[in-house]
Amino acid sequence: MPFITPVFGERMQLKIRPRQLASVAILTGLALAIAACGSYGKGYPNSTFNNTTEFNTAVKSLWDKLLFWGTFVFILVEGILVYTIFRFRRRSDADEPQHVHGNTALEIGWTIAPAVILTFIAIPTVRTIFRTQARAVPNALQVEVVGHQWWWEFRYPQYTTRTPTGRVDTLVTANDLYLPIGRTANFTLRTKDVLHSFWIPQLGGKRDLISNHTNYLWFTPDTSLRTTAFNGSCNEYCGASHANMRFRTFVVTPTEFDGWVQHQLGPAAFAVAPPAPPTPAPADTTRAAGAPTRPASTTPAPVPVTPAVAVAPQPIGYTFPMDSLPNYSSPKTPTPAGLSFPDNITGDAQRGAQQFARSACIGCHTVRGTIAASPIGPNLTHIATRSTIAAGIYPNDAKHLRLWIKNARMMKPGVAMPTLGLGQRDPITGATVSQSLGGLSDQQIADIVAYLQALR
Ligand code: HEC
Ligand SMILES: [Cu+2]
Repeated sequence: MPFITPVFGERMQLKIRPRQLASVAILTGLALAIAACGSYGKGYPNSTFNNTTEFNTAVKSLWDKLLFWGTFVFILVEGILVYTIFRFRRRSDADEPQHVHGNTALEIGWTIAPAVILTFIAIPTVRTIFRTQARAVPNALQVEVVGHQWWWEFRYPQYTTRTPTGRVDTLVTANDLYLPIGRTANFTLRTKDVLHSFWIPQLGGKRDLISNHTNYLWFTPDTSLRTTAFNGSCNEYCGASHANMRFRTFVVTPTEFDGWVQHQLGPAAFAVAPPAPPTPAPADTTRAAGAPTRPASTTPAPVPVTPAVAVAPQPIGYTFPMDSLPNYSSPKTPTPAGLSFPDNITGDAQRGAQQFARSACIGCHTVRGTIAASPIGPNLTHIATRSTIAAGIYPNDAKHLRLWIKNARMMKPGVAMPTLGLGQRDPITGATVSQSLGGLSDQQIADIVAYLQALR
């Protein structure tokens, strides 16, 4: 006798035999059991279900509540459904169900029950949302997150330094976020252009970066954590390279963090000496009061030549050791086919510094203490201490830096940084880069890269 006989129209009959049903049930059970294997977090490098921060603990507890109530409702509803199917199945052709209309008690019941369950879900949800989007305790570490198409700027307003020219500069970095273990971090989320979304699954988020509006987010890397790296990414579609807008978060000990901060605040390893301050003319003590002053010299003072000077290389305060980068965090993006760089060229950092200072680079980048002081692109003051380039998609090494400067737009679709290699085709403008467009020869690129790699 068929177990279940759903009838589709007059002619089509689907018969499921008990044995078939049993095997489907066993397979489904097996699949569920396998899927449930593995503990929360461990082995799932982008899982949010762990207790690495109070944010994720709150989210996990919320998830557990939802899962509990969802399972409860599922079992109840399916139980009643299956019971009804069996208990009231049609036994013969003459078996007509009794028709009823309206049942006040039932209707009140099935309105109130879901309302009660929704309350159990809504109250903790709303509480968690309000708690995690508030500003953190006042003495928290302040981090300003600025989203750009398509990279992340991280500013630490509590840490500042005075540049050789007397300007106060904030510690600013790109795509590498350092957080001390055990200290609450308060994120101020803003965007320079379109909407982005900030998410470090292992630690917290996600929360949107909204134009003309500041969002907040806070969490504390748990003291049970050891120095390690976590992945972060943009989670709100923001254009051509949305998928290439990633970052690394390094949770480090407070001592390591302080070492990192001190180092990042230090001067760039290679600096173009600032123009010497004008020496005041010695006071003319012999001049009688009221005597006419000498006319100012009409020949302009010669513009001081500012050679690149190597500032004594500072010991690296602290940088996350790249050989400890977990596999899930090391960039694996392949370089574009058709873009290559001859490997028999050696760069010269000194020449590179000069070349950098007279190339388009300074129109978009900052190297503290040099004439490069533009906030459009990532700050390059300590670029050599960063783990990756181009928002986490390539390792920060000579090979990738050379290809990047040669043709950034081939390396990452849509970027603002122009294609700069002589003879290269700019995929956005379609133009071939010429000398007059500021094109750089392979030698010049290799020199600039040697300079960038010296910017520790
Ligand atoms: C029109 C502005 C512009 C110019 C000119 C420019 N860049 Fe960039 N650069 C950018 C932007 C924007 C990015 C970030 C791209 C991204 O990751 O999406 C960038 C990224 C970089 C990076 C990777 C930094 C990181 O942390 O990921 C390096 C290195 C770099 N530029 C070097 C140079 C050099 C050297 C020059 C000159 C030869 C130059 N740039 C010229 C805008 C510019
Ligand atoms: Cu984005």
